[in-house]
Amino acid sequence: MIKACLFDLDGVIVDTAKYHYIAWRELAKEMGFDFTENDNERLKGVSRMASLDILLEIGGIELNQEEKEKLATRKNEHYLSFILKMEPDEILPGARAFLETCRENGIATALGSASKNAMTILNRLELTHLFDAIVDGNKTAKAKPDPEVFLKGAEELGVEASQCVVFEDAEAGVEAALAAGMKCVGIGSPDILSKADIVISGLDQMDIQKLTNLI
Ligand code: B16
Ligand code: MG
Repeated sequence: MIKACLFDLDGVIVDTAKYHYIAWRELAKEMGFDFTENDNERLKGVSRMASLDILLEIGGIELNQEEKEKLATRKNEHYLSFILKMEPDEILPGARAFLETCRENGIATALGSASKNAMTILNRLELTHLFDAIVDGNKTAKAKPDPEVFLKGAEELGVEASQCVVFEDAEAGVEAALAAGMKCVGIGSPDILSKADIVISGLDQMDIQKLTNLI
């Protein structure tokens, strides 16, 4: 029996990657190098400071901790200027409907995201009330592929890992779900997410039957 669904945020509920990209690219430009959309793929599901390390590696730039923190803060301010303008119509197709379906079927829901801005985003999208537990980058010490974020989510819901299904768009997130002993539905490309139990293009392709068939 599946008792809980755990959702990643960026790439599953909403496409915030495009705003991360604009903000990181701006920083790269200021430092004198380009940051392509292809480079941005490497930042999906990765924490803010780890993302900055990847950006600096691409630019061949070395900075001390204090300088890095200043840059990360500046990037986040820029990113927030987009997030704070988001509207509920930016929710990815099927995401709200599937969260509601979980509710109607007595399946608990949790967010499991690396983002420290997750609460701000869920509030903007008017989705906060559809989650029974929210585990974000402020509550976790270990980044995906470590299973911490999903194990904490299951713990907050009081559900066994074996009765949880995770929805993830990043390879590291799929690995985190499997390491937690949970089933995983990949959202995106079957080539990249080949370790997931099934891969779909979006939550609009999900229903209770497919969920039940996972166990
Ligand atoms: P923040 P997810 C992740 O969200 C993003 O995919 C990743 O690109 C970002 O660096 C990370 O959140 C941290 O975000 O700067 O807002 O704390 O996919 O785990 O929901
Ligand atoms: Mg993601």
